[in-house]
Amino acid sequence: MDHRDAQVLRPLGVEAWAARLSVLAAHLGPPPPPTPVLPHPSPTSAPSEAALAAAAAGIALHPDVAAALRNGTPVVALESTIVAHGMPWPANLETALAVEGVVRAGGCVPATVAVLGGVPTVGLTRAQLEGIARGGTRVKKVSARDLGAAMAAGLDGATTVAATALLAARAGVRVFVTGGLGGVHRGGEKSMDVSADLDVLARTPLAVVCAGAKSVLDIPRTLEALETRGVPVVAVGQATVPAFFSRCSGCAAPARVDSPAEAAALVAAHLRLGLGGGGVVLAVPCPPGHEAAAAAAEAATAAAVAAAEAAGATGAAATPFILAALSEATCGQSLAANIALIKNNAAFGSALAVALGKRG
Ligand code: PSU
Ligand code: MN
Repeated sequence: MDHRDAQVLRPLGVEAWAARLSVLAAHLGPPPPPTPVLPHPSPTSAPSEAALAAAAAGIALHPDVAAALRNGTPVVALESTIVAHGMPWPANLETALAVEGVVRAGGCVPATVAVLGGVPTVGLTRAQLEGIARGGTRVKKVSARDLGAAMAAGLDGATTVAATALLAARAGVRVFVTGGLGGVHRGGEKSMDVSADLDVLARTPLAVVCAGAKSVLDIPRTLEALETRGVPVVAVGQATVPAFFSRCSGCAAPARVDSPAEAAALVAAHLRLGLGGGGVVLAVPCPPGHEAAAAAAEAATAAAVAAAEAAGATGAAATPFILAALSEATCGQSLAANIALIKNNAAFGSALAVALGKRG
């Protein structure tokens, strides 16, 4: 929240510092007891219905996010696992701030989601975001199953796509931007390592804008699992599903849109039906200049997956291990591609949120 930091910190005062200290304290010693942080009441008007529902669920909203939800300004949610576990310091903070900047430039309010001192928080201050980025892998990776435990223990947590989607939807946010979706891991047919991202999207009404499932996954099986769960995967501007670092997975996309307005029409129709309450995946291909050469990327990915197995990095540890190994093997090229694609996704996601807002 760069240029508006002064504005953001002034009304927060004590709470902002308390949140900052709680991040530090969690890294230095036993976690503090959970402190309920309710949305900051607006001096001018009553909180929106969404803000009341979020407060009832124990979710804190950044004042800018609460105001946007009240005024109908589009809000775009962002995840924090990619910040703490998906990228190294300081590229993680720089990228997170840049992505928030892209969302603002697109006419929306960014809402990065995390758990802070046990409080699920939608919209972070600059200081809170920096706390998560500096904490890195010391900040617990929090997926859907971990939310209650992190709240009860008063922990700081970096939310995955699954946990972010749940909290964002609870707060009334309809668009969420990330880099890559979790999915069926390679060998998942035996290990049953299937990201909770898929099941959560099947029951959470929002649009997730990403560059497809991570290429480190088993993409055909991930697409099958999404189909089973009734989650549409919509390719943006092409007929095939993109595969994170590469623009084409070789798998045909079940649906295609060519503009944010078309995407908004599809998302609005899907959400309006409300059948089972599920979400939509919008898959935007990586910008052309940043695409990894397919063969080289595949060789590096296979090696990174094998290294994770050899190191015993399974379960929640698998994804961060593989991404770090891949970045090392490609001399940082995969990291550069990751940064480029998430900014690109943020631009599309903001245009989608604006178009959805116009439809009401
Ligand atoms: N893609 C990235 N970096 C990441 C992730 C995805 O480029 O850090 C994270 C997302 O938060 C995603 C999570 O939700 O990995 C999936 O982890 P798992 O397979 O343990 O559910
Ligand atoms: Mn997993």
